[in-house]
Amino acid sequence: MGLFDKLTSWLGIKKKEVNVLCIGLDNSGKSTMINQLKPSSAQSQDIVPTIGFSVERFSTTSLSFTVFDMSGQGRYRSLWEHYYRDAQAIIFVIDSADKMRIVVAKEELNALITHPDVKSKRMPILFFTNKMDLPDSLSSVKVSQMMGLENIKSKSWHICASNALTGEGLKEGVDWLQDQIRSMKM
Ligand SMILES: Nc1nc2c(ncn2[C@@H]2O[C@H](COP(=O)(O)OP(=O)(O)OP(=O)(O)O)[C@@H](O)[C@H]2O)c(=O)[nH]1
Ligand SMILES: [Mg+2]
Repeated sequence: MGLFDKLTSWLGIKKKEVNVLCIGLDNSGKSTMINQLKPSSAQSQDIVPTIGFSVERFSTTSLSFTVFDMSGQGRYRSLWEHYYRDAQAIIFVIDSADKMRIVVAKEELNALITHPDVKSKRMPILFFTNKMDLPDSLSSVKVSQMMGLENIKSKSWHICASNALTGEGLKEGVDWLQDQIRSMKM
């Protein structure tokens, strides 16, 4: 527990609870990333492909996150939309070395932002271009262009390059998400 966490717990200040939906194609690194965000005592050693979804928790200085870590496999993607209504934010993970499937990730993103439960709702979207350590990975600028992110006018969004194995890039993204959520009335 950090000093701030200790202080808030001594003072009995409860952190704001938020629900976040973590989506993206299978093998993009969602579960590895969420595992990395958890306190080291709660981390698993072995990450296996997610079946359906799993519910995970981690906290930052002022927020307590409940993350729905969805499976990205084709047969489970139809589950995502059932969680849009209760989510206050989205984490969308892209494998920046999987060039062939960026077009598939783009289709899934379009389905997300045009969905009736998402379209008119204030819902920040944090994109991670993950696996930045792989030599043939694309830069986040290139991924952003290929995904057409500049066309997203209805949502605030942010993109960060990450390495979920080491945790590099995760703090920048989560700090942005925390600022967005703190500015929302909930
Ligand atoms: N090199 C590298 N490998 C990564 C990184 N992040 C995840 N991986 C690996 O990618 C594979 C898939 O990771 P998962 O976290 O299971 O991916 P997922 O998005 O949760 O996949 P589903 O649950 O099937 O949707 C694993 O072998 C991870 O070790 C990264 O940043 N760099
Ligand atoms: Mg997973």
